[in-house]
Amino acid sequence: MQKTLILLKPDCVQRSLVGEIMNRFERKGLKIVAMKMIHLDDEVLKDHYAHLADKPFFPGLANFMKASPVIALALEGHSAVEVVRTLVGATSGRKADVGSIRGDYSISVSANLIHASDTPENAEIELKRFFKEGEIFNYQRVDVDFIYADDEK
Ligand code: DAT
Ligand code: MG
Repeated sequence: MQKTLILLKPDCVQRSLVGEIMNRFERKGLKIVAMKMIHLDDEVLKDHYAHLADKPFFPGLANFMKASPVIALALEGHSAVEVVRTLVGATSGRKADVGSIRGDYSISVSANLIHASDTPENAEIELKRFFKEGEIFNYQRVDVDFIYADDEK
């Protein structure tokens, strides 16, 4: 099973969409294995968005991400990185498919509700960025036999 890192961004917290969006992940069959509320600072944002540090929108993005606390989650499941990226949708809420989270709840490029790791390699780096080892839990959900076939578990 694979793990991926999710941030429910300040717009998600401020618009009271945390429960609704968590519900989508849970109903899909993804397992919550870590969760905490944190207020991001410049240091972590410089690391987290290093691939965007040269972009003109970076200062605005950093301010947006610091506007209120966020919720960091680790989700586990078969092919979790790819599955979550599909559920989340394209970066721009205006272009994301209807039915995806961004497609259904966002009409913005930067206020797009969620961060989700884009590759398994980045997921490992990002999980370590936001969670200490003991903060990610190992347990079985009681419905696992009805979420996966035997050869998928
Ligand atoms: P994603 O979040 O879909 O992985 P990304 O990693 O390319 O997208 O960018 C990270 C965040 O930066 C994105 O969620 C919103 C913001 N962003 C990206 N492109 C932007 C742009 N052209 N203008 C404003 N914000 C942008
Ligand atoms: Mg990204």
